Amino acid sequence: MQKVSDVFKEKEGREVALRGWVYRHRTSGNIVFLVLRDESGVVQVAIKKDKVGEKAWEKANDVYIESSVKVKGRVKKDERAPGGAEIEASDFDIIHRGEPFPISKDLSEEFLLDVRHLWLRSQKMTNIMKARGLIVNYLREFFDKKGFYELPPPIITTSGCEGGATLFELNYFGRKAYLTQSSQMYAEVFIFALEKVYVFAPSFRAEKSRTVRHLAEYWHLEPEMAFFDHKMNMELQEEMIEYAVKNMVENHPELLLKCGADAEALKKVKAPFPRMTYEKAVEEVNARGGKMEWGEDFGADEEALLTADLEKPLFVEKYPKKIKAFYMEEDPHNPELVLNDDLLAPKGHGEIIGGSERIWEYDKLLERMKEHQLDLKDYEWYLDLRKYGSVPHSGFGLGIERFVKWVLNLKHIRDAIPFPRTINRVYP
Ligand code: NSS
Repeated sequence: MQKVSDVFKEKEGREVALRGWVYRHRTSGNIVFLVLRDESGVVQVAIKKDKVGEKAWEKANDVYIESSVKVKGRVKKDERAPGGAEIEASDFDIIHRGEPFPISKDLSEEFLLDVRHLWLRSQKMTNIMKARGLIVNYLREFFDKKGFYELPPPIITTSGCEGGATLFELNYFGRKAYLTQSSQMYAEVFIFALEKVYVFAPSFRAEKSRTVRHLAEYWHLEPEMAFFDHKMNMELQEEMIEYAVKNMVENHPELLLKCGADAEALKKVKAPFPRMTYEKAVEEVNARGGKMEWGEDFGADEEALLTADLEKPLFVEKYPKKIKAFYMEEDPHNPELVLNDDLLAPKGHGEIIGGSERIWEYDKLLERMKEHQLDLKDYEWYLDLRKYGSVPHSGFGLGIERFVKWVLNLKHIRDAIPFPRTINRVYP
């Protein structure tokens, strides 16, 4: 049994056997032209009555889009056929005819989301999912080469990490618990044994906003490193992004093209990335026609102003302490700032990474948690980490779907994940 992609490597006249799904279908006189799809691509099959016999021809005539079928035939070079070759069938059979497929041309985005479980068979979604898988593999490969260990975090937790507003609460045998917002605090646990670790798991955010870059459930890659400071943290981030993008551009140019990515632009994504302080970024936003004050966070419009004409992602660093999470280390040169960075993707794709140096001393962390009015009993275990052999450390979180959206140049983050969960969608 061959794959569709083998057809284009086969010599003229070779016999092949394929199985897959009907992608397109039309009859012209005594020939059925059927485009067959499998995991590896699509190929045209010509099924002639006098070649396959009456019975098989009837079957070929009688299929639906997405019926599953088996074909045997010879490879024929044909410049007019997509890919430069087609199959001249010698035998044809149906595996499962099924029912008429509900997806045809020109259907609304909402309908396609309702039948997401079927739409994932489309060439568009197939290509994106292949690319997503490859990107994740390259990210893992990067950390593997650097000597990181991957560890699984709990998904059900009792303490939030990024503020109460976006926590999903659940009833845990009569107790209040949450779906994890970030695995960072658990990643911090592991560094005291394994030093360089990463967690790759879903994070949940009860985001009330409907935007093209917010999901309620997204995949989060969260590395955490003992003895890394703010600067080393950012260097690791840019090296990681460069590694994944470079491997996609060099090893999968055709797939990138099919997904609609701008491979030429991606070739320029090389470390080091530009760095800008928060303060300077606020000035830039205002100079470019935006309007914001020191102490406000950047929204999509402000991020777009900052990155509209960039070729590489931009680090914005050292934000005001008062708008950032409780665990971030203070800037030694300015107690109003923290040693953090957000990495903004070019052309308005927005923030793909949030990272920081962590407060590693007990007293400082306790004080900051009190300032944030956190319920300390939920965080005792986290404070414990600062009681026994604490060390300076840093880490960051990359939102996989945000990264995929940028690399593949997708319009909406929902296409970067098979089953998007958003404010108004939790089915299928
Ligand atoms: O809230 S973050 O900015 N930071 C954290 O959660 C840290 N605890 C990570 C860490 O240091 N280990 O989120 C990190 C990234 C952010 O830059 C986005 O790329 C992504 O997570 N993110 C999201 N992606 C999709 N949808 C939503 N709602 C979302 N929120 C964050």
